Amino acid sequence: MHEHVTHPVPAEWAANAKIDADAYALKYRASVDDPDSFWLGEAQRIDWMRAPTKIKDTCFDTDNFRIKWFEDGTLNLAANCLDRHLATRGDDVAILWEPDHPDTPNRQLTYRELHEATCRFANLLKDKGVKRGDRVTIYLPMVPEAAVAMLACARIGAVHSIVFAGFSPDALAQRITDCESTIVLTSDEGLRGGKKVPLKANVDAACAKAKVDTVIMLRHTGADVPFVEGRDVDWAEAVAGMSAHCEPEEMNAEDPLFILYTSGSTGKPKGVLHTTGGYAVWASMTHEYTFDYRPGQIYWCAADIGWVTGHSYVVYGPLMNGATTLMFEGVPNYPDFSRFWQVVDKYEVEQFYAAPTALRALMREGDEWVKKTSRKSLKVLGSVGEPINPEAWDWYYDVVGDKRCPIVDTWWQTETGGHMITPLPGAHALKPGSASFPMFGVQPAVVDPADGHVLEGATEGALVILDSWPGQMRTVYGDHDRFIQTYFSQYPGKYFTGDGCRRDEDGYYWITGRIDDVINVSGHRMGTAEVESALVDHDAVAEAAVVGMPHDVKGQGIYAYVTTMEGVENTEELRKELIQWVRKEIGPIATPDVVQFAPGLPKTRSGKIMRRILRKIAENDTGNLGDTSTLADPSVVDDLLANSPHAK
Ligand code: 6R9
Repeated sequence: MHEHVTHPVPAEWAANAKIDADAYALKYRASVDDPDSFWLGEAQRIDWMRAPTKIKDTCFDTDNFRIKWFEDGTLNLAANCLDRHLATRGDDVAILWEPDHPDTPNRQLTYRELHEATCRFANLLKDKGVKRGDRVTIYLPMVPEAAVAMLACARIGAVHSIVFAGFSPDALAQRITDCESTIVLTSDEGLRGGKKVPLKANVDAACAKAKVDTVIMLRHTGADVPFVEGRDVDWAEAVAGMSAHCEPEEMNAEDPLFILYTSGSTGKPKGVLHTTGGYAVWASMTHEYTFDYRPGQIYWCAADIGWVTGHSYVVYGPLMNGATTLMFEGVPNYPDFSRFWQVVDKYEVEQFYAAPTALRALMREGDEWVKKTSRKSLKVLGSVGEPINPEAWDWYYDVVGDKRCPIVDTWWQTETGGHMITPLPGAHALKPGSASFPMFGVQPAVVDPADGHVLEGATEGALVILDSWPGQMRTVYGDHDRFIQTYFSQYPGKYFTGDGCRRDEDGYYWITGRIDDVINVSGHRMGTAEVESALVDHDAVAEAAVVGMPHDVKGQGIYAYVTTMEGVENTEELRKELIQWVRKEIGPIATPDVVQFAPGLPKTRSGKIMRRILRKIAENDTGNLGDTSTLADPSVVDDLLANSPHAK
């Protein structure tokens, strides 16, 4: 039903947008027909220290594999976010900071102030021995200093690795160790929805497991926290003694900019590595076109800097484009369900960008929370992180946007650096739930999941990308083979996204969700293998299998099947303990929604767990379990069915 609704481009959008339908068609053709000329043109948005003459040198074939963009160009990304704006908009606000509680004073930093803070902090990093190429772990809440820390790394050529400040000490230690970083930036505590998060204590616990020489700690809530002499540094005190002058390091376009860990279908999280030049062009270009961004507009991306969306669309994209970017410390439902829309009104936000899970949670609370605010400043609404269901899309469009604001449903990944498939507000008629059309330079294709042949026309299958784009990740940190293996071996010569997708008769793309063992909980990626490994770390657990289950608010929830050790009693108490255990091992976002005790898991005779069956039971779609005759012991399925929470 919903799929037949199409919202045409409003006339004033078509007339005034940076990119209208014709411009999109022309630019898209140019971007795939002659990428070198197209990207040479787009590269002009960057202040290069040495302009690139080699534009694109890429090949996805494994025997000749390479991804290089703008390879002889040099630049500094912090200078592109800061220095270049000083003459023209030094006194414009770069970062608007809205605290967790509306009564706490807010903050704002002009481009000049942000430049100064970045230079001072960059000098502090150097003073602590950080050099070009060194990895710096950032474990900070949503405060302006987080952006300062990122920019300071970029300024001196250090590689930042941000770890979401909701992750556990173990998860933090694992990421510190993997990228061999010896310095961690944190704060005493974080604050979200009135609740304190013990960040410094988590860092202290992580330091017991990882080799860390220096911890620079920002005093944020003012909590009394232990201070380790010789290792810990007080941020404000140390920075006060630093010079406000720091020359930006001249970086090659292909020098690393950051590492960001993300979950895959197997093993431990991967350190996705992005480089400087291509990422800069990609983040800047997509931010400008997708949001139809013009300097002077107040722009708000509600994502945390711990996710890639925070990297590209809270910090780098907007700052390169001279935007006023709003950074929000809090959550959508605190102090009440009006919070987002009150912040929109307070600052007259024009572009608002959030995840469907937040929208679904707010939608449940009724329209009054929205309607009592004005929201007349809004021009574009964005969605990111997971498929947006048509009900949530309609609510966003009708209630939040008062039917005035186009919705850009942006499909992309940590690996892609920025938007890959999205409608542009002045170019594309909108279909609720469809990510619509490819960004310039992006060549999506749908392949048959079984044999990898490219499917034409209206069809459904696995989503691949045929050629490189500038914002593409370059490697998995420390494991290039894993990079090739994960993304380029399934369908040789093509980048495999891990997502399923449908293309309709009008050429619109509809992302249907992950087709690998990754689940998407509230827009956060989680490898089922990670949750399983946390569970089997518990003494009582012999074996675990984790799958996604449909969840009204989170999109997907976590459903864990657990086989306990011989002699362990499967009590309600143990069930609760296991839930808390995973929460502690990985972090609150990994909290299982269901733990079902299972005396046995459905395995083939070769010992492979048949997840298809576990998924069906979790989805309560048990009428069609498929062929179970190949199972080593088909009777385990009866037990699983009888003891599923759906059966009760
Ligand atoms: C940016 C980000 C990537 C995975 C991706 C897909 C899902 C993201 C989506 C979407 C449907 C959208 N995803 N945006 N699915 N429509 N607009 O979220 O990166 O955390 O790496 O997650 O999220 O499944 O493969 P990341």
